[in-house]
Amino acid sequence: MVCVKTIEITCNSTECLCIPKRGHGRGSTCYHFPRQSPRRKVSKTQRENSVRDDREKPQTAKDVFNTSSCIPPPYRCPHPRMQFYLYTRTTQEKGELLNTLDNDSLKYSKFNPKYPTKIVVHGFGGGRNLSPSTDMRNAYFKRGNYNIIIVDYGTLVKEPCIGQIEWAPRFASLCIAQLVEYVQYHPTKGVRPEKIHTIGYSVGAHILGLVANHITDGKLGRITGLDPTIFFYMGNNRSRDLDYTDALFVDILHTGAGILGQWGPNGHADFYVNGGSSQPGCAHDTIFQTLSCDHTKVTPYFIESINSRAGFWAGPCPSLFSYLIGWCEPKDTEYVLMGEHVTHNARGVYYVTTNAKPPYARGFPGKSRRLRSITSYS
Ligand SMILES: [Ca+2]
Repeated sequence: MVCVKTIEITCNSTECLCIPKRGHGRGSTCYHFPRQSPRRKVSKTQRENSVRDDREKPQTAKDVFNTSSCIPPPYRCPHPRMQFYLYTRTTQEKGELLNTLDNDSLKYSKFNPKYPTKIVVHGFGGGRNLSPSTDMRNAYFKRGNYNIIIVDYGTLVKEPCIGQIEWAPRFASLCIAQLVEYVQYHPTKGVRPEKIHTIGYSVGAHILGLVANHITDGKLGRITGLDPTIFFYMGNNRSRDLDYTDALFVDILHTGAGILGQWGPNGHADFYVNGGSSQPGCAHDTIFQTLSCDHTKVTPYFIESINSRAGFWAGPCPSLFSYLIGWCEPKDTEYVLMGEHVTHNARGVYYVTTNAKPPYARGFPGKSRRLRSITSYS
């Protein structure tokens, strides 16, 4: 059994995390994380309230700040509550837990380096046994053989923890980078990062953008960002956000852009579904439900794209305004498929219209696109 040591060092002013390099001889790469915000003085009443509300879902920003959802120490990878589960066609029902410190873990798993490898990172409140992780796996295994690794931090972070909102995704990205290197340098089942397709939903998309900062040898093959969340929008600072430099091909689907999702464009190809900010069938009683629906609708679209016969054909258009008033009439050859089967040559901004209910894909617009553009949602 070959083991890799992890070292944790606590400095005076910062938390340092050091991970030994693999495949580059000896040495470690260390990262610095600011300490958490200093503890505030808490009055007796606040303390009592805190105990009483401990198990309740935070209701205000102030409560979220004090949430128990924050990542607990030790701050080192692998973190005991950030787990990597491997699913293959023969282990669809029960994933295999991977231990990135033990090469035997991958060696004796069902992982097959000949099959495409997908790493899936969900958003806050997700988990390996919850939709969309389960639906996505079902769709892939209906299609063929894959190694699907679900990054499960569902027991770690239930909702955004404001105190660590900038720090926590960086920490998560470091552990995922360790997973990528574990697979990359595995002695018998190694797979290069260029061969790996990573898929991140909401904050998961943001986390995958940060993984790129830690990969020292090679580059991720593809990152698919499913409505990257707006909380981490870092403007022009590429190293702190998902952008087209983070993988050989970065495709991003936008469904709740401008509200819960980033507006973009950030990738090689950005797809704005039904205009990108509001989705048909998402009118709910409360504004939050509606916005949340727009944001989460992106995963059913992507999952359907895995096996869709009709396909989500998207056309290029220079602006949303032009798209909305029907001024964009791309040539047939300019259309590309959105989702799983997108061509890696796709570049720029694309728009696609869907149905309000499954099947969402409307197929190739072709010569009938004028007719389709005036047809109401079916
Ligand atoms: Ca980046």
